[in-house]
Amino acid sequence: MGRLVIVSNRAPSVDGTGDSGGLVVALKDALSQQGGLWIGGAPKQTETPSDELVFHQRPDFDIALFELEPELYRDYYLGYSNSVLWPALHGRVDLINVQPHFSAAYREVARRLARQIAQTVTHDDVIWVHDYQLIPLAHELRALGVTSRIGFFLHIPLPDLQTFKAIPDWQDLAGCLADYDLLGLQTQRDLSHLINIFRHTLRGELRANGNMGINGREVVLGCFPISIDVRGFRQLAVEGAARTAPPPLPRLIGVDRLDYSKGLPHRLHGYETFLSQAPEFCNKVALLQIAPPTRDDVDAYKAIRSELEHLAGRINGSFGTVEWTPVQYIHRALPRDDLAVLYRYSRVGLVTPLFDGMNLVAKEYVAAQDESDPGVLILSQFAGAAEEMSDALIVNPHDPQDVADAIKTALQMPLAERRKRHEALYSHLEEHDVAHWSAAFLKRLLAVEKTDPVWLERFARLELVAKTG
Ligand code: ADQ
Repeated sequence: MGRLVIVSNRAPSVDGTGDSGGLVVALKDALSQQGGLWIGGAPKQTETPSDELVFHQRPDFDIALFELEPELYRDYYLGYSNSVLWPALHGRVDLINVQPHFSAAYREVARRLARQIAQTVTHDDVIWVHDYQLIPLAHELRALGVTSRIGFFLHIPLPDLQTFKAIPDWQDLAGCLADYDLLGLQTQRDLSHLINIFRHTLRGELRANGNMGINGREVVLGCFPISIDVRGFRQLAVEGAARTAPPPLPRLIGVDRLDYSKGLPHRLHGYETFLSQAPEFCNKVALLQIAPPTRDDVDAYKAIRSELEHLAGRINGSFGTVEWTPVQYIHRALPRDDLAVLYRYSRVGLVTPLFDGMNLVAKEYVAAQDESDPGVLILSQFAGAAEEMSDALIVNPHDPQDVADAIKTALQMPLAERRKRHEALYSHLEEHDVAHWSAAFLKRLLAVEKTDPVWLERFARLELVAKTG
């Protein structure tokens, strides 16, 4: 067998620092066993980009970096990826910002990256592409005659057909998805949307094995809910708690990138409703919201920051006292071991996105709990994680009353019920950790038959017809 080649928008660091993030931990073993290569789709920006991948060797696997002009990177990443695809795939079609050069940049990046990847991969290599920034990559690789198996995993949600159609070139995008051998999604919800999109756009036919027949070939479809290094994260929390004192008041915690999909204002509305209806809890609990900045250059992200700051200020102004601050808001990232202890010492974990592929914070919160006295997870029905984590308190984040009721229920929940719910959540997670996720995806990808050269020829003809009209 050849190498495992991972392609994602960002590559891990060349020196191994910061490897603690989920994806690197998940794939490290598979990469080092098979002499792997991780290609970072768009990290370095320079006016004179190299037209070849720039290779670096690590003891565990190799890294290859791809370079782009700053302007092209901006239109591809902040533009098409995060001002068109991210809002559309999260159902926020009102936030889509369509500019003709965004789409051209997105396709150009995939074309260039494919050319550079084609120079290094062989027929026996297995290519695993990650996420919405790189959807057209298989299409471009096939056009160059690459016959390796190519799989794709979408980390974010896939919306229903009507919402998908808000993307101006949605048909092209659906066609690009169908060029993969294996398409992995987070949830059954997303999988059913994909099937419907393929049926409608490409006359795809669902087969008895759950895969789809499209243009005379079979595209393998699967649902692979991503997870975390459950035992490792639990260990971080246990060790951290041994050297840290618990907080003075029972705490509710929220940890999210400051993104409009995460439902932060809705969460604060729910908390405000709770405080106004349960004055007996004033002075007795506090909400810690950690929300580091992200994609600050996109306008929609500036708006969410000021909305959140306004709401936190309003709640503190209305309910706070000299001794008590109801909302503590931290606008920066924290080290993972600090985060693990903060989760462990929080009575309630608030995870209330409006739409989320999975949401790893929900899993981290559960993994970090003390099983003899665990906290309670409040989880949005719109987080992918809700499909697996039905022992959390499931809420509708759009309804502040529902969130307020869940906060009260969580704070008053007897120990026996907390333990029962936590045990069910933790034992599922322990079995379905991130190693399980990557192994399941790779097993399915390796079982796919390699691309048939006859099909590639047909693909080249279709391309020619499309180009010449
Ligand atoms: P994200 O949208 O980034 O990921 P999420 O799954 O919640 O969302 O992961 C966030 C990660 O960042 C967590 O590991 C969390 O601990 C960390 N993080 C958040 N705030 C932090 C802070 N202040 N300091 C330090 N770390 C912080 C996308 C999709 C998700 C999907 C993941 C993985 O949007 O739906 O679950 O990919 O597939």
